[in-house]
Amino acid sequence: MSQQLGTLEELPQDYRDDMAKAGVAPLWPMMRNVLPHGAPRPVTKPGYWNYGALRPLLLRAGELTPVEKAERRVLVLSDPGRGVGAMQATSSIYLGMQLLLPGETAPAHVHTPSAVRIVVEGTGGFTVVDGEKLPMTEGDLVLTPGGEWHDHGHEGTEPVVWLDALDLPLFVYLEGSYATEGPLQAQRNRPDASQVEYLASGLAPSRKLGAGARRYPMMRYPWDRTRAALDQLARYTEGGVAELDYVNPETGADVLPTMGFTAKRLAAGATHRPPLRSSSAAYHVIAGRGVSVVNGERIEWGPKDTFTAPVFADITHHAAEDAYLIRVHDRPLQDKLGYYEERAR
Ligand code: 1HN
Repeated sequence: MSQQLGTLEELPQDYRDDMAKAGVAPLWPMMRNVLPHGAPRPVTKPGYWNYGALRPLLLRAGELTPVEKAERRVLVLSDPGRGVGAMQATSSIYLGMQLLLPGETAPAHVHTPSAVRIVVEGTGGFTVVDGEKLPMTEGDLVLTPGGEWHDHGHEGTEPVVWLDALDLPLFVYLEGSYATEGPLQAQRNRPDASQVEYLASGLAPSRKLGAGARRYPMMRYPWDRTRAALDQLARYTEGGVAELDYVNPETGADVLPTMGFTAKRLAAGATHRPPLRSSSAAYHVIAGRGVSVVNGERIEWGPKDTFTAPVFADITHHAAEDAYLIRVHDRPLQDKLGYYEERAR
């Protein structure tokens, strides 16, 4: 066992006053706060957001606040461990539900954090990233990497809602978060790369010698293909759990520098106990119902709901129906920092 460390109270008041005056503080009373033994002590608590409860609030925002007054009309999903108003859902992941009404435009900007959209409802919405028009249909995963211009539009007749996931908390922590505004982008007159260059997994466009691929070659992952891939994988996978990583089709690497995404299928009746992971996670339910127990908290989820798990969470998923979830995690960042870890249970 380690030694009990000294406390602030044990030190004479005059010494404490002199330290404060000199702008210093003793490390040892604070040591275990910043360096706990054995595993981190997360501030983040498991969160759960029922879409049925969020939807009317979001539509009300549509009546109360025109998009011109909002830039992005979003309700932020705040980590219960940090309280309402917290601009993060886990240590590194920001989540928000965004509403765009028919005919509206969310202006073009570019910023340092990266974003991903998971489309929750509605048709006719689109995002333009670097001149490429990305249609948004339910379940699609659409990338807006840091440093890429993006704006949103809506050609349909019903409200469009999507879940934004950003690595914003990191950029805020680094004091590196900022945006630049610009005019709406001209759109290239062709379908997005998922429909043109990367129609089939395992095939990529041939290029002249020396002509490299774009850093983000494919920015839309259509849900119908993802679902078909999961269904086929599930047919040949035991235990009722199939999971696919979203990858860069040129390199096989994570799609963004800090955030990773998986699509997960749980067959009706299946129970899944993933290892304890050093990454935090957010789960968005595309279809199906089930229950997840996260650090002892029971979360009953259904279509379009969202829930979160802190780092090293003890998680058990159980599907009541065939269920499809998208998991957002921060393993790519932790890999780069050299400390991503999984612990068997
Ligand atoms: C942002 O740029 C979007 O482009 C959504 O739709 C949410 C939250 C914080 C900072 C930038 C968007 C955002 C955001």
